[in-house]
Amino acid sequence: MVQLLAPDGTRSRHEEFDAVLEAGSLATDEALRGYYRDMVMIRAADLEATSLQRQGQLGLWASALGQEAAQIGAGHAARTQDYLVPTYREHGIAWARGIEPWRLLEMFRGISHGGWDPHELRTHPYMIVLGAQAPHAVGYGMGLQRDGLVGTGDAEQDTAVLALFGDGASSEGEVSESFTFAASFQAPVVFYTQNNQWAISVPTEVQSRVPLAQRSRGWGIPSVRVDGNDVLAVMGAVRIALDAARAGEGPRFIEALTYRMAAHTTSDDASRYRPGSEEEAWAAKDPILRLRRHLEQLDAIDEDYVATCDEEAHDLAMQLHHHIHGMEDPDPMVLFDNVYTEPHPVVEAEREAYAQHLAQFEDETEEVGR
Ligand SMILES: Cc1ncc(C[n+]2csc(CCOP(=O)(O)OP(=O)(O)O)c2C)c(N)n1
Ligand SMILES: [Mg+2]
Repeated sequence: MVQLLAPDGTRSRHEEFDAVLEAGSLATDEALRGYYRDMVMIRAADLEATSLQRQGQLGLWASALGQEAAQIGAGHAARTQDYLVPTYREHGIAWARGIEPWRLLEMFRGISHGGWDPHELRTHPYMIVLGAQAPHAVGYGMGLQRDGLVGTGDAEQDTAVLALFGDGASSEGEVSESFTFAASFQAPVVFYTQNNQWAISVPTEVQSRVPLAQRSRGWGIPSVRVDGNDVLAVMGAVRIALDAARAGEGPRFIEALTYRMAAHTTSDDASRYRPGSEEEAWAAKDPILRLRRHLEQLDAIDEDYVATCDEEAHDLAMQLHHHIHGMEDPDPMVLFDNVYTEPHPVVEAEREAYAQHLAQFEDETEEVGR
């Protein structure tokens, strides 16, 4: 397992990883402070989202607590033109791609189907179907090959795809099938698993007899396992793999070892199936604390910076709170918009049937049908 930052913040060197971090100015003091701020911001947004769910403002929330480095590192390692295909727990990826947190909350409130323009932000909508990210990513990657956007040597143009999925999802047939297609066609895809140790109540040991990273090797897909709570190891691995994919060298697989600090979702009680001692052991490996310790060792952070990040994070949480509490329910008929690019007879028939259904209640209270 590649690790550049130990839990106590101590930095070790790795020739290949350090070369790519230096080439991209990804590990300067300023960049590190930026990742620290990003992680503090998304943790605050995440905690606020959990509170909003408890207040009845969201239907559900899937927390990414503990996975901040695995997501901020991967999100910033991608280049602007790369296409990212996330799951439902990718709030740090969304942040790094410039997606405002309230857009995520809208989905978990059930009032938006997607929330952002995937083309503009080069990030696919969240997908809850486990493993579905992999075939979408490979198909997109094969399209890029056919559009002549891979291996041209033009750094501004060559494009790769980052497919994100969890340890549990890696057991889905779709992931194996995607490995086959990606390897056969040498598609420009990086498969990226955040092994957060759990698939709801099923531990990773049950998913695989070998480290997950080894699985792709039978397909001839090179792989690496990194410490997913180490933002620099994640960033180095993802940048190296995406560069190779973009250059036309085919797919790669990365396993980032991390931990889901919260329950699976707000509907889950993790104390039913995992011991508190495990949670404590992982708390000592916290990705944010680790980066802060490293910055302190570099003498690259002071109390003012930490306090400013905390204040900004608090402000973000308050903005989310007010935004969600003040949100109007949308017109129910928008459900039928944007299903297809062009009108579709089945959707139109359903739109009409639903309009008639709602019309039955028009004489009742104004609230009915909302
Ligand atoms: C195809 C499919 N089967 C089952 C589910 C129900 N489900 C949602 S999340 C989940 C566990 C996923 O675990 P993992 O892939 O490790 O991701 P994590 O939630 O830990 O981030 C399950 C079984 C689903 N969404 N899709
Ligand atoms: Mg998992």
